[in-house]
Amino acid sequence: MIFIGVGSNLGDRWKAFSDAWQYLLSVGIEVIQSSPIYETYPWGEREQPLYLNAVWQVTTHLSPEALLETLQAIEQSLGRPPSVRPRWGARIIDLDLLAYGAEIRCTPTLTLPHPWIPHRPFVLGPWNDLAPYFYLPPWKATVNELWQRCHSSGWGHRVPPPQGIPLPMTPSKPTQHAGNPSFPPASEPSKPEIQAKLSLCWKKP
Ligand code: A4P
Ligand code: MG
Repeated sequence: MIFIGVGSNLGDRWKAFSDAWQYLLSVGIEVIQSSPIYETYPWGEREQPLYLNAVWQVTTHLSPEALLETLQAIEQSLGRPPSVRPRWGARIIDLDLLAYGAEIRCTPTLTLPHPWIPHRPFVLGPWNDLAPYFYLPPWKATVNELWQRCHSSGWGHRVPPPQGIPLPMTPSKPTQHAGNPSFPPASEPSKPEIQAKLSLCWKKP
């Protein structure tokens, strides 16, 4: 199961979501389902407009690296400059690769699962609606467990999409057992060198 975090807080945020979805479709990446969409308070850099956030589950034959490149190409095509400053600042569209099945990466260009997941209610809240049982090896926890630990009141609220804007489907209930095929994990990284990598790449909750 592959999950993408979607965010927008500049310009027509709904249109940015819709355009990103159409773009994904046009390159053969199918959004199987979307979480409900939330309006959220800015995290990190506080002096910026409110965000729309959602998590999309997608299918693709692309590798994680090729998928990230595609996401970055979409960001640029929708008008986001390649390098946004300040860090965590406002953006037309942000497409983060949250998790790609049980794949683990720790390279200069790609960290998988995304390193900031445990700290971000705007990711965990929507993701918990979609796939609470999905397991994240670096933190030895499911999305739901991380969500319980990070939950802070007043981070955001659900917003209904305006009529006439095409967006991917939101299921009314989370998919039961929408976890990794190997949950509980059969292949937990155990070698010392992998454990050392884990502590370098991922932020502790
Ligand atoms: N990178 C490594 N791993 C990944 C991954 N799994 N997914 C590298 C995506 N990118 C990954 O990312 C910076 C670099 O991280 C890339 O070159 C990529 O190779 P970026 O998306 O190009 O830049 P960025 O989005 O500006 O990164 P930054 O500054 O870390 O921002 P974030 O982490 O994306 O957070 N508050 C709310 N409420 N809602 C939001 O959506 N978003 C942000 C931005 C801040 N505050 C927010 C929200
Ligand atoms: Mg990003």
